[in-house]
Amino acid sequence: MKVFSSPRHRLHDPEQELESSGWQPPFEHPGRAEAIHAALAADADFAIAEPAEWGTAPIEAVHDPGLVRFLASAWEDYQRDVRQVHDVVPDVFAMAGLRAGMADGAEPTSVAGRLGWWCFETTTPLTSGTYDAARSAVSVALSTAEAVLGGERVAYGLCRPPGHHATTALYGGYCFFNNAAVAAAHIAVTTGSKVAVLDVDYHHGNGTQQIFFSRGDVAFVSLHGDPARAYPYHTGFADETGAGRGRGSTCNVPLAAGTDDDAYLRALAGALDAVDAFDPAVVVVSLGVDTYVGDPMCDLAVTTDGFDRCGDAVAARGRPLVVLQEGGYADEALGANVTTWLRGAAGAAQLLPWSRR
Ligand code: SP5
Ligand code: ZN
Repeated sequence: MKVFSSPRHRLHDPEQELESSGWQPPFEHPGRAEAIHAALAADADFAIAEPAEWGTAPIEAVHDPGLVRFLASAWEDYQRDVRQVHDVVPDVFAMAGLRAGMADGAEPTSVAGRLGWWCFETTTPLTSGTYDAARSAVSVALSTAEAVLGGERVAYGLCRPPGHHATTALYGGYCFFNNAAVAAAHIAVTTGSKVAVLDVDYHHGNGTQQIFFSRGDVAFVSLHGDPARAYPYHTGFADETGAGRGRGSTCNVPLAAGTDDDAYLRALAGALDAVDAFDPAVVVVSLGVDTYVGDPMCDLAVTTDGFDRCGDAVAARGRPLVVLQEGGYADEALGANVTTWLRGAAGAAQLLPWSRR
């Protein structure tokens, strides 16, 4: 299987994150991608390459150019204008209620103001190399998409930082640019075919949902911890189904705490039925393995063997797969969980009729 990965991910190296009302060691750190890379590199069935260099145009096809501009210089602006610090985090968020009853605000001119304009939460610090790392993750996603458009039945992009929480104009949830959304939009626009994003990360892919909510060409189907208890808390409920041209093309399946392999696979079958109903030419998989029973942040109970069954179930539907890394925080199990999912997918893809290859 073709795999794309960039060493530039290491340039995003937070020292801490403000989570659960305390400064914690970052859950999302370079060792995650290093662990996955090591497992793939040790396995002759995976061929790892670096991505091509892609410009900002595919990013600005789904994101506000102002977000790109901000992320390109925010860390340095903060060092110059506020103070010199490793991890840069907002103080004041541009919540709609601050200007209730007034005209909409405009992007502030100060970096302190701009941080709260473009960021929605506190767990996602900017470090000196964050922008370069985030750009590399998008390049990984686009090169993986190109491999599938070139005829691969399934290819994997080791995206880091992840992407699915980033909306059109907001970063957060460890995500800066929405790698999966950039890839899905690129495929949809360059081929004229329908695309589905299947998001199996533990957390609702609020960013991907928002980007495509009113579009008819890209469906969003997600299984995740019920936002009644789980981050990001404000989206991912079953009654969010799309709007306008996207009406009916968003599907959310909230899951109970403790969901095990059998229950997860039943829910996944329902989600795959929703994908099939949309009949996309390509499926972009937002692969988070934070559904793992041993994940330190999450509360589902999928096992490593369960990931094999999940990859198999997704690939058995017969559509080409662009598999992109999102979350997963059980560092010691990441390599096995990701390679097992991919092996499950490759095994099923092997059995597909030629017409689908
Ligand atoms: C890509 C991805 O998986 N992003 C997840 C971001 C979640 N970050 C903060 C989660 C806060 C939830 N706190 C739960 C405490 C359990 N010990
Ligand atoms: Zn997650």
